[in-house]
Order: sequence, then structure tokens, then C-alpha cells
Amino acid sequence: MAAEGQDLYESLKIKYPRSFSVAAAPGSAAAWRRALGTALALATVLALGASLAAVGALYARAERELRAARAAAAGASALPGCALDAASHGRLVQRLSIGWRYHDGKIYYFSSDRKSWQDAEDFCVSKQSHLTSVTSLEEQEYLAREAGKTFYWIGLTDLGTEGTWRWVDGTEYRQNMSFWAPQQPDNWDYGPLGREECAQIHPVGNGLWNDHNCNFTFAWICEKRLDVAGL
Ligand code: MBG
Ligand code: CA
Repeated sequence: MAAEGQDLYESLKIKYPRSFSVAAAPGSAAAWRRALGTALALATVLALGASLAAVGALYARAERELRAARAAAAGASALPGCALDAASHGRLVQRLSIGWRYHDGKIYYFSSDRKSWQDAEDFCVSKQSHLTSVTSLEEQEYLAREAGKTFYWIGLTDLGTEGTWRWVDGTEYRQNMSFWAPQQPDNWDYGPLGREECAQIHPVGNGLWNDHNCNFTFAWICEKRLDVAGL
């Protein structure tokens, strides 16, 4: 039986696993295919890694903004006379999460597109707010700081009665709480386009005010107080 067993082993063809197989001759079609396969696998891994990093970054940003919104909402709710009910609190968080910014008992919307002064005010009204008023040096400095290098319409106009300025949100205009840039308002003459009856925060004057032609389009700032109903 020993002889038969030996014959059996001699006729056995050993199948090596692929990883044991001898390297394909350099330059051969098999070698190219293998190199291509490796490159494709590497590219796929890199692409997956990059997508994962991008999704991770987006997620981190969303988390950060939501945390900031929650903190701001908590701050707002803690204000005297500003006890928000659950529904208002929810709407506040929602507004903060879509870009409104909380400051000192009010929320502000800094637009990223441009509109004429009246269209900007109409936009604010459609969001239960008005173009912003400015009622303190502290508020002026906040708005100027946030405005940076951008022109923004504010809710001040002398449409109707030249030289008589009024806030569209009903706030009383006070000369001693106005922040006009030097030599402004000057009611500049644009000929057929008319003069200047609407106010804006002017980056050239570090956020001080300039009167401009209401039909020109600029970014704008809406303001909403949190201590009034209808958030
Ligand atoms: C511009 C103002 C414009 C008018 C003009 C007068 C550099 O600012 O935007 O409103 O006041 O100055 O020179
Ligand atoms: Ca002007």
C-alpha cells in the first residue's frame, strides 16, 4: 500500500494561493493590470477619505452653529421681561440657525443679497421685523463691527419730508443719538435718479451713517426685538 500512497502524492498538483504566486514579469500585461488595480484602489480610498473629511467638517460646523444658537437662545430667555414660551423659544433657535444673530435682547439679519431700501424693508416686514434702528452707541458699535466692509441699509429715511428723519420701526429719531459720518447727510444729487433719502451703514466711515439714493441696491439689516410678541 506504501507504493500506491507515494504515487498519489506525486500526481497531486499543489494549488498555491494567489498571494504566493510569482510576481508577473515587469512590463507584462499582467503587471500593468496589477499596477492599475492598485492605483484605482488607492484613488478610491483617497476619495472616500476626502468625502469623509468633508462630511465631518460640515457636521462639525452645523454642531457649532447649533450650540451657539442654543447658548444665544438661553441668554435671550434669561433676559428680564423676555421669558420666551416654548414655541417662541423654538422659533428663535430656528431663526438663529438660519443666520439671524443675537445681540443684547434683539436678533438681527444681515442679508447677503442686495435690494432697494423699500424692497429691503418689505423683506424685513415679511419676517415680522423691520430694517434696524439704532438706539445706543453700543448698538451702533455692534452693527458697525458686524458690518465690516459691507454697506447695509438701516431703517432710517427722510422720504416725504426732506431733512426730517424717522425710523421705520416707529422708534423716535433723536439727533443726539445719530451717528452720521462727517459731512453726511448731504442729500447728494443723482440728477434724473433723484437725491438721497435713505440711510446706510457706510464702511468708508467705519460704519457711521451716510444718506444714499433709496433706489440703489445694497445689503440690509433687519432687527427684531425679543421682548415683544409675534416671534
Ligand atoms: C459718498 C456717499 C454719497 C455722497 C458722496 C458725496 C463717498 O461717499 O456715498 O452718498 O454723500 O459721498 O461725495
Ligand atoms: Ca450721502
